[in-house]
Amino acid sequence: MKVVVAGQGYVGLPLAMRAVAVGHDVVGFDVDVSRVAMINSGESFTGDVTAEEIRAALASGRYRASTALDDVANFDVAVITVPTPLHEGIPNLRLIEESAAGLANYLTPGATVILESTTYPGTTDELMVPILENGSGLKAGVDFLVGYSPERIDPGNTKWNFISTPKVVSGIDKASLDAVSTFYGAMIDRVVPVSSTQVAEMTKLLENTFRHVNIALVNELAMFAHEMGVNVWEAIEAASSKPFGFMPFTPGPGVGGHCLPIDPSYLSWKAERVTGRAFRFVELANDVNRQMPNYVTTRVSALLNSERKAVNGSRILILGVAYKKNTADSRESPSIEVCEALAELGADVRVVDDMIPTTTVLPWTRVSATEEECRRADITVLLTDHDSIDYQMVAATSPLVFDARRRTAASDTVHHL
Ligand code: SAJ
Repeated sequence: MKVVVAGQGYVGLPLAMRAVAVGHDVVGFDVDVSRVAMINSGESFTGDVTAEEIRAALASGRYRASTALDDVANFDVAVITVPTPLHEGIPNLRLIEESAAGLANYLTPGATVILESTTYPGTTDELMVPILENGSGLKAGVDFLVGYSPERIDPGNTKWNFISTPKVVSGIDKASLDAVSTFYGAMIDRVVPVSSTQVAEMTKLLENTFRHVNIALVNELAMFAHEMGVNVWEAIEAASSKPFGFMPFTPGPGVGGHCLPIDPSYLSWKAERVTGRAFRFVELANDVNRQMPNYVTTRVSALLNSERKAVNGSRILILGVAYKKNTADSRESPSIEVCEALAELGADVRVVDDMIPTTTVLPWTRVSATEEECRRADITVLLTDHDSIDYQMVAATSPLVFDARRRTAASDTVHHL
């Protein structure tokens, strides 16, 4: 089959590669000219897809990335995997609308269109279907099929990948559900059919809101536990020994990435529009998680103060700029907020993150995690705990450490969030 994947990002590229691997002819459509050029040159921007995979797909003659909409013509299946950001706290579905409108011009009878982007319940049926019908003159469910299947790509996860992670699938009707199930069933170990696109849309938001709320819980607990003089990390570890009824989350400098800080607000926005009532868990979780970068900055300031040092003029070594460990993605990273706050206070901020491409411009001096850099820092601050760092060396050579991820052993000079 001819498959089009609209959006070749962290979600669309792995999907495109798998579709090629199972024998489809794939066009990876994206509006980002530089990203398309990078992919077609055989280079990868994400650790979840290797350059070798891209080169094999290109060499097969059954994959190319393209910015030319004409290249999507005659698709059998089109999957929309574009970002769904917030604009001033409001869901912004512009990219879904534009993708659907573009695909509608090339929609033919018997084709299937699937939305993967995370969005609020009702988007597929109430927003995307009318755009597809108006742009094609065809009737959904009669002339073409439509479904929703949320992405579950977890960047940096070496255990669960595109093939092994079960995939929730849905359709606007039985024929659509069957087509979507068959499409993913040929690529993924297990599909999980649900009765409607709204249920599938809600499932995704539940998954990410669950994480967001529970991360906020341990973040707030960490702040209280510090003042109570109780080791929250040890309590989380001990609670994890419970074989049922508990799932461990760890405190950190905040919640970054393009999903968790955003997706729950899609749910709360829709719930409030429908019911008129605030979705309090989401609002509270947003408040708690958003304050973590400031909390980290306050803790760092207090530690320097305990050494009779001001932030102003201190040399601060930051370990980890990416939004989470073992990823190269610095989008919405809380580490960036911490660096900005410390620099604002006059610190000499020096950052270590070998995962972030050197082409990514950061406003601070980029260095490596050497003994020299640790020794000369007034404080070393661990924000994103890439496995590539030698944390024993960091703890042994830094005069002072603030560790927001507990990768070092606590001591007189090493302090945990
Ligand atoms: N975090 C904590 N404590 C925790 C867990 C996470 O502080 O216990 C922080 C991380 O450091 C990070 C943020 O939360 O800053 C989010 O990390 P995450 O692993 O919870 O989730 P994401 O944002 O990486 O979610 C990814 C997303 N996929 C892509 O960006 C392509 C999302 O769309 C997926 O739904 C999600 O993985 C998934 O399904 O696991």
